[in-house]
Amino acid sequence: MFSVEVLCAGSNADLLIKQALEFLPNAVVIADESKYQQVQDALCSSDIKVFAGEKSMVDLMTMDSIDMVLASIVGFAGLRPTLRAIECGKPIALANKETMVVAGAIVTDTAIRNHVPILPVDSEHSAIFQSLIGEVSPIDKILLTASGGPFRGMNLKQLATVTLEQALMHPNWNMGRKVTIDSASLMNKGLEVIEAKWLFGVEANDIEVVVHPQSVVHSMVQFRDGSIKAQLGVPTMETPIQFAFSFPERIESYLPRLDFSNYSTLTFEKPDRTTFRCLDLAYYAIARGGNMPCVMNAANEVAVQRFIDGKIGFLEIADYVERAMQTALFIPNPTLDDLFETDKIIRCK
Ligand code: MN3
Repeated sequence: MFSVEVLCAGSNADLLIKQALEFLPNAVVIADESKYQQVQDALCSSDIKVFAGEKSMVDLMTMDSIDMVLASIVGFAGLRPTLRAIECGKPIALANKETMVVAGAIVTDTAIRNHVPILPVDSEHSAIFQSLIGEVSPIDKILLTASGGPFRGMNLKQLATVTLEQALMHPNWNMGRKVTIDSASLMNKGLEVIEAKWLFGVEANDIEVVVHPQSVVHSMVQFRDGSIKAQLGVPTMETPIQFAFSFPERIESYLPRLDFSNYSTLTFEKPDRTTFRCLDLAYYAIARGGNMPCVMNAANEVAVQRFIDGKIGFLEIADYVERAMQTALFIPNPTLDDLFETDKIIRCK
């Protein structure tokens, strides 16, 4: 039903080679140019073309044989290739939320100009998208669910000593390291509020975060008559990825079905915004607008990496991001170049 035309990877050559041999794409790209030879050697007996570097990734978006691009590069690095794909008229299945956070205005504008649909892959946004299908009236609000992550219920004293290993133990979702740590700090939910604002054209104040530890209700929409629609399912990324590919159709999946007898209680609570400060930083960033979400995102990417490297503690992630937001040069109407410059400056600090 689907075939892979191009596979891209950052620096994980082994996984790229394994997937290339399994799915036999026309071409592969490894962003890390030092890994080019390794990939080339491993695939030399196949017809698969091998490219290296970010520029090749951007260039290949023009290929006529590509019908859709799954944008799943982590972080700011995803912005340029995603924008290029949109300019080439390729529908986007968007997993890279940072692209929307940093440059939501530019990305949505470019998509509208090129008549390119952006289909959400982030599970919450897929749920919101599914809840909105067939609706024609303005909505009341979005109820964006959050699992609360591994540190839900902890106080500041407990959080002061948590380790990287603990932060990486997400209770429900199996995801990459960056997003798992963002989930633990609630920054992930902050990024998702901004992502939802741009994807669905709603104000951030009309997006309410609801902590739902079981991750069964993947998000909801409340309409002006008070009705609420939700999308539910087992917590797996495979469902939203498949729906972005198959939309507007639904195709058979062999994934496990949600069995309500395994979930005798579904609970909902308010997020602890005083302890997990990243959520409010994100609301502030989007209210301020301009390059502020870009500043926040870059500082968060740096802070998460420093936490992974053992250089700062978990609570210092929010401190680091807040300081960057207080001291950065504010640009009210940034161009794309301004955003690249902002990102670079924050990372060099
Ligand atoms: Mn999500």
